[in-house]
Amino acid sequence: MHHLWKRTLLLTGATLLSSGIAYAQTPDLSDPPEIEGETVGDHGSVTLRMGLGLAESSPQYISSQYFADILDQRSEGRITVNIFPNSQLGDDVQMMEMLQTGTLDMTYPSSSPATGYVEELAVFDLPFLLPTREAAVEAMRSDAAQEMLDAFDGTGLKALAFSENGFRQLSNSAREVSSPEDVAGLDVRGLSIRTMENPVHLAIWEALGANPTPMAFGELFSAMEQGVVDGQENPWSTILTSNFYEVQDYGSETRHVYTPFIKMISQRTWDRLDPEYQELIQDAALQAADYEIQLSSEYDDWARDQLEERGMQITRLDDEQIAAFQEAVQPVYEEWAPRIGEDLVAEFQRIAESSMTE
Ligand code: KDG
Repeated sequence: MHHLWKRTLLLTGATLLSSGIAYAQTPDLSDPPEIEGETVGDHGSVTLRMGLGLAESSPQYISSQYFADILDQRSEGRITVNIFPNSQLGDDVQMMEMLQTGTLDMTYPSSSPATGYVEELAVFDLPFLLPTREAAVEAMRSDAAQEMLDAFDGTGLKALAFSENGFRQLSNSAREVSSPEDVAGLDVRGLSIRTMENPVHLAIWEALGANPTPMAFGELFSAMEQGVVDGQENPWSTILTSNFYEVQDYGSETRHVYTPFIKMISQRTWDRLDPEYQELIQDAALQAADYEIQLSSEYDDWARDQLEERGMQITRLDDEQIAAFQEAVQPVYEEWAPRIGEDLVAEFQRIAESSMTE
């Protein structure tokens, strides 16, 4: 039943071995939960094409295979999901546009580039707002977050579920970073940092004294390789599975933003599906999201340790050092909280605080 994702892990291992390096290949990943639930009736055969930005070894891909397995099993082979990873069909923005025109069925962007459709999603981009995974999950499962998913109505995109991309960390090829001054560079130039296509992220890196450049994820590796940018920020799992460590010597454990993913289907595709298939897809999206959050949490420290083993210098920051970053990005709140909505920001702050006192 779980043959698909197991095959991915084996392939990942084979790739590493063929490059002559024998690392522990995967963390002790949780198996996906048993597939439960009734099978659905016969409403014809459906093939869904799903485009992903990340690599085959990422939690994003592995949980997508679980999603495909659920649909396969509960439709008795009638619903097939074909997954295209590694930005091969386009970046987040392009793939969302493809969903709108109906040339692609499903994609799985970060919430950050989706703020072009639903502005309130930018609350997730505020720096250091959600300090723990517990707080992030509570925020993603809140009524306010459900309203954000519903607000895609009329855009041509049907948003099914929030899932986890994760806590973002800084990497770069120029120098060790443990303070905002290291980002800004006092007697040297500020780091040039690739950001997602999102104005709050630009504001964060401007406040820290960097030179931020928005860029599609698929172009990032070669931009770093060629020195077009010094660095980027993404969860450790992505820095590992997209091989960024090959062109980035330094990592800093900043955890400056928690980014969700949003599982989306083209409204055109959705409208053609039988309601029973729709219900199954909605259900499978939520189950795959829960599994991905689990996988992603297992990747966090494991991927960081793997990066260290592969020669990346990783700087862990203490509370005081993190506080210096928090202080430097305060102007981002002053500019963006009124635009996003003070009540929404306060609601997320309340969730964050309650997760700290539990
Ligand atoms: O499929 C998702 C990726 O394309 C992207 O969202 C990953 O966090 C990401 C980034 O930095 O672009």
